Amino acid sequence: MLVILPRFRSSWLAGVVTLVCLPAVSATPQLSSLAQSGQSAQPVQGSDGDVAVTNRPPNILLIITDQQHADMMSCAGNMHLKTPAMDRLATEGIRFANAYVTNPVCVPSRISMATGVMAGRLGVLNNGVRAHVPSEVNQNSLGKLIKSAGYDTFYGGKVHMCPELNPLDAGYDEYFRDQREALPVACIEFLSRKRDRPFFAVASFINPHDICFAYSAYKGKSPRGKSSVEDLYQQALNLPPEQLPPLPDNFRIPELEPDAIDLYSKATAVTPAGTMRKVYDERQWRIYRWIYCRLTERVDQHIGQILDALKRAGLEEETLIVFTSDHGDMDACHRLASKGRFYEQSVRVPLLMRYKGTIIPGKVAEHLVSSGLDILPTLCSYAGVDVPGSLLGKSLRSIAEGRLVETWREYVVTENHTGRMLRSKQFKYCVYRDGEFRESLVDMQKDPGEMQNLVAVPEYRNVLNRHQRYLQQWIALSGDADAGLFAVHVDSTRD
Ligand SMILES: [Ca+2]
Repeated sequence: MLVILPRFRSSWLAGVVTLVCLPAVSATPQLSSLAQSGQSAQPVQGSDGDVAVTNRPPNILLIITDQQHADMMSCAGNMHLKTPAMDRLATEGIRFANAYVTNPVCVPSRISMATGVMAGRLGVLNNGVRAHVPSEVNQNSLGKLIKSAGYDTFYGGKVHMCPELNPLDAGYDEYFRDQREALPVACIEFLSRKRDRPFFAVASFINPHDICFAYSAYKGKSPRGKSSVEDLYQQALNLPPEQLPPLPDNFRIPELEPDAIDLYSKATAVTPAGTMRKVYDERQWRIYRWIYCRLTERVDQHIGQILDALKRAGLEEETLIVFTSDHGDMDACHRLASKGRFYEQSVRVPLLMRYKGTIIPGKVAEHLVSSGLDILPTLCSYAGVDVPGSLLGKSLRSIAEGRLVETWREYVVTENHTGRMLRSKQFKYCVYRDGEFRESLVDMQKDPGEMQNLVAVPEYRNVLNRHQRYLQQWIALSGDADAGLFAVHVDSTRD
């Protein structure tokens, strides 16, 4: 009996050259231990015609949408849209309900997902800034790490990071540019190929990002190539009110909202959130929400095409799928549109994982997750490749596979050029660089809509102090010297 011994936390290519002759009775315990470890045990034909076993890691399919907040899925309880493909992943896999981006705009969020590093430490706290990517980060980017484990690699769709992380320079064998209708076709063609090694495919869709052009449609200025949003806007104008989503429960602007929310709203932006706050009436906000739902349904259809093809190809059982988005959209909450805020709709994203037979189906995990920090170590764990010890992220694999996780992090941090957000299990604390009123503290269990700022409530003084102290810890841990310049002094005499 020819058995190829499993070598966990090493590359699959290294593992397959370790050939040992064992008695036939050894095959069963090998298979059993492989199954328990979560590795994909697959019989292969040995050179002597006998059956051998490898611990070939799973194929990995990473699907990313753009500007989709965590509640924009029917499986998350949203009654105003239908997302059967995303729901399918949630039913057949795990949904992380508290996944936060490292920064609620494209470039830094995507750089984090591609490197496992807070993009601010690479000099990127906003779009439009060039990253300084040191070689140790560049050499350990997601594509290069997975490639080093012996995978065939493909990147399709939106990139929007920095030149060093352009797919063909970042470990991907192939790069397909279209980020809309043609992307599922290219992705399906890649994953359906006959191959003798696992694949890693990234399908990075632009939508529902086109919601950014809803204001242009409202103003009668349809940007070229974005006519679908204009069409949706015209459809919505003709709908009876009962067919539009209602206003969100947290439509109102909080009384004690920090100054920075309006301070950083540019009137010249494609989505001028500050202007929309003033000029949009309730019907316009409901139309905005309706268009956002339809754009999300469109990208769900594209994802469904890929999932169907994976099933047709017989690859469902041996493919890990991770689905997320780069940030959310305010979706009319607090009379806001677009992203870049520390409100939930901007920072909390979908995060689904499916690996049939290994990941627990139908589970919802409440653990605090950082999509930008945690996805890279998670995928590397499945690929069997080590990650740099300096990374702050954690693999989600143990949680996804239902193993006992005794300790988890106490908080996650989201950053941008305006300030920092620190989310603990119960509270969210934000501090901003500018403005007279710079802080907020919200009890996320009692007030999930973030309507009441508790920062000045005496009963919460110790809670506030604890979160200010968490942020000081984070500044030291992550080397976030920038936040050290505006983070609030901690009262060391308090709890
Ligand atoms: Ca984006």
